[in-house]
Amino acid sequence: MATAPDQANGQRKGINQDESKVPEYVLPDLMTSPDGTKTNSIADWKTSRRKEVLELFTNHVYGNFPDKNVTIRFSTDSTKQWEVLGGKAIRKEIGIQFGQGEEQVTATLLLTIPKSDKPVPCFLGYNFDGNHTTTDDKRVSITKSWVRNKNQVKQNQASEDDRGCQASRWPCAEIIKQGYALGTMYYGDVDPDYHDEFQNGIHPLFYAEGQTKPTKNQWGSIGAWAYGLSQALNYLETDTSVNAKRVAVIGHSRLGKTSLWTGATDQRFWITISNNSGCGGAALHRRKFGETVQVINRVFPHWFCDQFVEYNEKEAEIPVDQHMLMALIAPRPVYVASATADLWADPKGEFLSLAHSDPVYALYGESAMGKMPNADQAVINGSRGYHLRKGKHNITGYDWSKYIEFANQHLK
Ligand code: GTR
Repeated sequence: MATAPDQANGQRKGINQDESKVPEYVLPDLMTSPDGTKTNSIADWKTSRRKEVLELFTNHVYGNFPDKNVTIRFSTDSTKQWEVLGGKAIRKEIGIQFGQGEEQVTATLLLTIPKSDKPVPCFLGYNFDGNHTTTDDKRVSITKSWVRNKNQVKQNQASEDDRGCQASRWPCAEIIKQGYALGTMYYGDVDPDYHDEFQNGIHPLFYAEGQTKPTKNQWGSIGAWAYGLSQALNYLETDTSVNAKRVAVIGHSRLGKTSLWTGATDQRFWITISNNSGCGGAALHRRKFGETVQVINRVFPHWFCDQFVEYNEKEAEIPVDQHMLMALIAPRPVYVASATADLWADPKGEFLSLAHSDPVYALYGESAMGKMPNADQAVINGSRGYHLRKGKHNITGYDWSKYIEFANQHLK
């Protein structure tokens, strides 16, 4: 088993968490192309400016998805399907196989679906420690992929001992009761979360002849994880019990950065939810509040494309900022959530990204986000939602209750 440094936590001392020290900054203009062309209509946005913005994020932040086609197979085995929640729901495990033969990687999608006479909407998101940690259900299989050493995990191997340890983050019974399916996958099945020069996970499957690592503008781990979620959605399109046009992609923290990039790049996703995603997610880089580009690139050199390293301590030179990522999701719904004690993720910067996406949402007739709400008050403003939960960096029942409320409004 490969060993890896402890990259669970990037928090560092000497980082600005004082609002009065936020520098003056000018955000790149969402509505103006480099040649000065203005975006005045939905058509301008869709046919031209959106493409430019997407390309900038691709080339400078998250990296390109490789062109190479790799075989993807779904395996559904009837023995991996059983009833749960007193017969109210079906749970199943689906293997998503990337590549074939000796070179293949398999991720397991754990899907719990309320029994219903029509296809149901679904929340889909990665978990941090393995599917078996999201539930006490003994039938859920234990990942064989690399997992981070912590609590019960030794030698980077998951075991029975950590079953259910993350269950509070996955209120499955409540989600099912509200009529939604819940799909979750271990992100490390797709790409283990440590820097090994991209030798493990799905990256090598996509290398061109002779290539040994992604080029400067090709995907890092966030790109690979996003690709994995799109494959899970491809599976959901084949599953008649789920309404694949109503799949909300959700993620916490680094997986919130991932859900935003997924929602931006794959327009099939219905709703995009970012929970405490911070730097490289919902927070504006130019505020340099909490985690900065340099810190994130130093601690997690594998998350973004190599080009992004050029912007260490040069936030003003990034051709985009994260309000433009929110705009890429328009007009589809997007929800951002912060937590009061999660200053590392810059709650105000997370809200401001959403607010500065106003001009694109306005093209679609939506009103401005207005002022940041107080703690424990959610704003749902048409297609955009935000709340600032009291408490620490985490995803809780409170957060989920707001996501369900937001989804319910958009189901109507
Ligand atoms: C932190 C990292 C954050 C966030 C977080 C997490 O250490 O600095 O960007 O991603 O980890 O994913 O829990």
